Amino acid sequence: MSALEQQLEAFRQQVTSVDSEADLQQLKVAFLGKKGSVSQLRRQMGKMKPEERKAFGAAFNRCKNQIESELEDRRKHLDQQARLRDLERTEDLTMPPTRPRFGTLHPITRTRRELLATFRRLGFDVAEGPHIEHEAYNFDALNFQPEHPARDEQDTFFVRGQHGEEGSGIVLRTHTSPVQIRSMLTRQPPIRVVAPGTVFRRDDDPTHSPMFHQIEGLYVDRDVSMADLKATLLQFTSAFFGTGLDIRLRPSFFPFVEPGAEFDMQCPFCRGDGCNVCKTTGWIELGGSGMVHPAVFESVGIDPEEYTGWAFGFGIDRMAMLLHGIPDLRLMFDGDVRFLEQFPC
Ligand code: FA5
Repeated sequence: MSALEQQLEAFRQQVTSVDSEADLQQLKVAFLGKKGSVSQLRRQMGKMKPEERKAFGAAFNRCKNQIESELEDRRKHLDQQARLRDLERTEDLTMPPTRPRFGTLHPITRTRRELLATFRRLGFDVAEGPHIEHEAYNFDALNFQPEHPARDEQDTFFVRGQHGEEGSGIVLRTHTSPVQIRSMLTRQPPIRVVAPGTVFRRDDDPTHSPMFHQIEGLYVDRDVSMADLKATLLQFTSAFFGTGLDIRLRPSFFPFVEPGAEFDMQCPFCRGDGCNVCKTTGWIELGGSGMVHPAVFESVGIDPEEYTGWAFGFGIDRMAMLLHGIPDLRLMFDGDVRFLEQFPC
């Protein structure tokens, strides 16, 4: 009897530390299996007197039942622990999945990419220049006289110095035209490039921002004429806005071109009839253009007797405003998601 009690005690000591179904099964085999330590005790019954055997048999069955019942209790306990662990998981597997939020391209990025694709198809290379530029490239080489008002601190952000004070200063480029100079210094004619980029001026109102974007075009070769300029601009506006819209050149002054011209396009909204986008004029101003000034060619070492060229430059932001009917330029740079979400890719 005491042997049965010892076995029960030994079992109890072990069962509380079992923490898996497999270990529980092993423990059962160790005590109640054919060769288990409790089952072995049964053999003693053969040597017992009948009344002893009866009492031992009853004690044996109690011990076996007790072990089986405690094994079952432990199994239930392990099941419950596993369920509790599941409940502690933070994910709710019954919830529908949330859709990831995708960003979209900024309207200016999209417009710039579309402009570049159009000019690439017309045979132009893409050129780039730095935002922080030598005053020499931004103004001097482009034939701006030392006292030109654009050099004034009221129009230009100076990073270091100012012309006339400490020699040539460093500025935030005020237009993409210095890329004309960089391209002519590093390439040989024929040169056919467009240069998109960010530019900076001390401007701030609904149609002027202190940071905005321009795209420059430059073509230098023998016998390049104003007619080539007009034809290219017309090809560009037709490819970008669709055919049937006329363009016009109006005389204008930029120090680096001669003759210089503003170029306008028939309003794509009213097709020339007059509407509130074009302020009833039927025309939209796109930018400046003209034939490269001989003084500019001289500043980059290209012989103006041998080569001629044209250049143009216009605002990408204004183009995006036009394409999407955006009333205030500054909306583009506020980073307000409610505005940006309106331009899905
Ligand atoms: C120029 O910047 C000349 N570099 C363009 C040029 C290139 C002329 C090559 C001749 C040959 P302008 O200052 O007019 O020109 O600016 C060109 C365009 O930039 C304007 O038509 C306008 O669309 C845009 N722009 C000018 N200032 C701002 C501003 N503060 N905010 C947004 N767009 C502007």
